[in-house]
Amino acid sequence: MLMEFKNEALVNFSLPENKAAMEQALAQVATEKGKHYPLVIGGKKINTEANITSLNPSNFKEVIGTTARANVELAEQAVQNALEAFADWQYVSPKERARYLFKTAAVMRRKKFEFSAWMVEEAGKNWVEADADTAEAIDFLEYYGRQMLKYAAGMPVAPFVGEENECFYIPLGVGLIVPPWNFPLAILTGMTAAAIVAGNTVIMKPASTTPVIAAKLMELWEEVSLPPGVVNFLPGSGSAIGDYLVGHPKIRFINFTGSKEVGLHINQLAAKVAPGQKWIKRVIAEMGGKDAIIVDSEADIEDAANGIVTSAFGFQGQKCSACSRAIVVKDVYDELVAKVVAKTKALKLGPACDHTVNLGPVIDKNAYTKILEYIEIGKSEGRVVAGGSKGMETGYFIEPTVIADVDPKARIAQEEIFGPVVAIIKADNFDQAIDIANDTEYGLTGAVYSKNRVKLEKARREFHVGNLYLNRKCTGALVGVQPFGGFNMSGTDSKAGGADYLLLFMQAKSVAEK
Ligand code: TAP
Repeated sequence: MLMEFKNEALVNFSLPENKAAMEQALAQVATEKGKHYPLVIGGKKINTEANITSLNPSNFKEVIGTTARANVELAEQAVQNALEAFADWQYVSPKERARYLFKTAAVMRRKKFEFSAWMVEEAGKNWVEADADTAEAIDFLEYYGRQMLKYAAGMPVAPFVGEENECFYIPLGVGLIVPPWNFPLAILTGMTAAAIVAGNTVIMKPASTTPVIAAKLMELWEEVSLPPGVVNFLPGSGSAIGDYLVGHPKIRFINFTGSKEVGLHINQLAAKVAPGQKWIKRVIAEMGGKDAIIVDSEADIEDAANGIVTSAFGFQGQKCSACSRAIVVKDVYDELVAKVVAKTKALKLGPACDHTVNLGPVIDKNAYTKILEYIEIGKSEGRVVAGGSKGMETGYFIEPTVIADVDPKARIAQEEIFGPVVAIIKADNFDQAIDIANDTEYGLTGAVYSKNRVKLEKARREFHVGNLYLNRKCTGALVGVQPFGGFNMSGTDSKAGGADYLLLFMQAKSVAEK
């Protein structure tokens, strides 16, 4: 019998021993900075002439590490190696495959502080956010391992008289894993683990801004002796090798998480059938959001203000689930705005390695420029009541920014900014607030603060998002408890961390014997 799944506990950094462990991990990581990581194809390490350089966003100078950079020829080599590995891996028992995930989780748990320290340095996550990322990666490994054991038993079917009937799950083939940079460990680990435990082999193409953390995950797959070619590590720019791999006739599925624009591009390209291709490619695409928190006239305003600030500014607002619109019923509007402003102004901005900071830097120069442009647009679309400019110029720092009196149709209320900016919108009543919340092309997360049961029920029915939070902040998803995925242009609603996620990487074969 399977033991119950338990989520990884988060580290309490107020305990001196944990603080010391994290500082030690940061010191350890400092000794490894600047190291080079090769491609890994079919178990072989390959260096290239061109490299990817990863810089620390807290000071934009320090080199975190470099990785080799794949081109189309190496991408082809990776596909061939993944195909070869699939010939055996598909027949490795699900129990054995799950065991690799459990082993990986155990080693990651042992090196937990180290993984978090890499994220502090490479992604600019503060300690708490980095720890949550590592914990989620461990959860994914253990949860998908356990789920696979359940599926391995087959699907119960009522037998037809005089026949034996079975339905069982088999893998798809070779897949491409394309993650974003913002959960560089958790999302990449989860997307890869689900695919391989289901019996597929993959090409893991990391985001070009966080390739070192991905290289650390690759080292872990090697450390647990995952057979060569099951995971092939292929850093390279999405535009240079992405289209080639997505369009490749031997690629059976693409597991993508990232922006709406790239997600749509991949969906369109994958729909074309290349010469020699024998299947319709399966695309799993989780994309952006424009998430709203609704504050009703009957809400606990203190609670709602805390929820908005935590959700909008956690990891500098660089989460698909971050609150980027607060829609507030007019009766409580002024009170709510005042509280959000006071709490925002109390936040501390600084280098991510400093454990006292709430907000670190944004990821890179492109993000920095784009977010500051949106703040400028916001100045003409509303009233800046907190923040509104860049922070210290020693890194990519931007002040947490609150813009009030924003029209629901304004650009900053419709477009994903992916930075520390929240637009506050006034609604006449709760019904109108729901209409405004639903009126974007996205549908990822949403939250409602209200003590009125009838309004909460209306939100359950009519607030059209993949993940709805009632009287709690709209961010985060607990593996095994809150399956995560969006509606509309937020994605294909894959519900990562949910009971059905593994089915996306398998096909069901029904057998009847008389
Ligand atoms: P993107 O710019 O879309 O990049 C995502 C990945 O796609 C990267 O690995 C990128 O590689 C790759 N890519 C780019 N062009 C490609 C192509 N033509 N073919 C194949 N791959 C290609 O997103 P991002 O900036 O990393 O992440 C932020 C976005 O992700 C936000 O919109 C956020 O909302 C979304 N997100 C969504 C979720 C969920 S669960 N819905 C979770 C996290 C993040 P390069 O880095 O080499 O360009």
